[in-house]
Amino acid sequence: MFTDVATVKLQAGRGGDGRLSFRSSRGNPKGGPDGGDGGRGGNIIFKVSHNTNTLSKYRVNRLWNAENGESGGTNQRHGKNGSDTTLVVPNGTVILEDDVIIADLTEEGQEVVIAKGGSGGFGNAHFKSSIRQAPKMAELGEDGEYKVITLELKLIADVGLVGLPNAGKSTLLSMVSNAKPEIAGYAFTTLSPNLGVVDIHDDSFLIADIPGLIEGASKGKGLGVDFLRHIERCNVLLHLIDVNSQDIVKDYETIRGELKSYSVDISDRPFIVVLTKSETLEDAKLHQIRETLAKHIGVSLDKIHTISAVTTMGLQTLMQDTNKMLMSAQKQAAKQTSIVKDELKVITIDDEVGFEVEKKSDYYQVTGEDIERFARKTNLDQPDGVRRLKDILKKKGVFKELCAKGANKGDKLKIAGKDLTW
Ligand SMILES: Nc1nc2c(ncn2[C@@H]2O[C@H](COP(=O)(O)OP(=O)(O)OP(=O)(O)O)[C@@H](O)[C@H]2O)c(=O)[nH]1
Ligand SMILES: [Mg+2]
Repeated sequence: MFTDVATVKLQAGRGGDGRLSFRSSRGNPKGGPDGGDGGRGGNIIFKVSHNTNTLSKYRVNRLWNAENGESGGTNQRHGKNGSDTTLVVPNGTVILEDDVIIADLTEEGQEVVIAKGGSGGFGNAHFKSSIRQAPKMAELGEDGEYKVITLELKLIADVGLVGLPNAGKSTLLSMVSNAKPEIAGYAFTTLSPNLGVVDIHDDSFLIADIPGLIEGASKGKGLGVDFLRHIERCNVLLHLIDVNSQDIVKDYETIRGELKSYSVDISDRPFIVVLTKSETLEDAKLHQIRETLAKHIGVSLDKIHTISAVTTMGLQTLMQDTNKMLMSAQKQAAKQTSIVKDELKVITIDDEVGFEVEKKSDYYQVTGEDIERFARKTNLDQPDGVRRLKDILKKKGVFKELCAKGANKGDKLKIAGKDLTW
């Protein structure tokens, strides 16, 4: 089964704890602090590789971890960093968190860190200073990021084939490319997208064949909407219509309507209308159909292609015209991206991190990214650690704010789930 959406949980590695230890040697049983820092927790990285073309393994395995960092050692030995976990995905994978796109992977080899490993805690050797010769505290490692993300695969093909079921899309793909899709004389033969490479002169392009669309496809009818996302990124569309259809104009409008109603309007893409199975009709009848359709669309007759997979008539001309249209569409797209890039402004976010104090029933809740981070790293069993945390709270102005909120020394505080007495 072809999978194009998967939701997974990521748990990056926890940072290793810093070590609390003092050097002891025969001559000097009470040496200085020598506890090393903890290692960083492993990151979870996503990487594009052409060796994979589905997201199926992320359906089966929904939880991915990275290794924890090791604790610091004596003799100032740094704990080993946790190794990163690299998850391979196909080109065209979009990563979303809470319905917001956080990464859009479109290049072979591209890598992004999605869940960051926690940093390691400092060992007590780190806290030695002229006034503090024997710090009896070491930091705890930080938790790695935990994320629930959705992966969505949008194939990146240059050209997309659209049409009603049975129009001859897979047959065309099999005739002009290296792909070997399933073909049959009934609707919905194709259940998942097929990709094929078309070689033309010194050029080549990628063509995607998707399951047939029906009226309401953009609203999820038939196999519809799941597959429309695959053609969202095509620069050119080939719209195939069976010449034996009872109502060619209606067939044409049905598909155009679905392309328009899809969440991203894909009806503005350059497209070529292609009448298929042309050998099944007499020339006069074929000519009449082409004329009707050209008039309806408002294009000249030569813009309506006719092909036959049986006699191969029209296939080469169609591929040549597709390639031409593709080249000019790509030039246009390149122009647009450079305009967008020029317009982009660099926004820098002021990194001053605030905090908040809130009175609860019998304690005061202190929140704030920076402060919570320090609290998480503090081992409350170590009096020196608690002292340091209090120093930080004082410096940041938390105590002042506590006074303003009516708190007194000795009152209970809660920071990042940890209990502390002021
Ligand atoms: N006579 C004739 N039959 C054709 C031609 N092209 C395709 N067919 C037949 O039309 C039927 C449908 O072809 P497919 O290529 O499977 O159609 P499709 O558009 O991919 O269909 P779905 O995957 O169901 O959307 C098959 O029986 C093909 O053999 C052609 O040029 N001439
Ligand atoms: Mg098909």
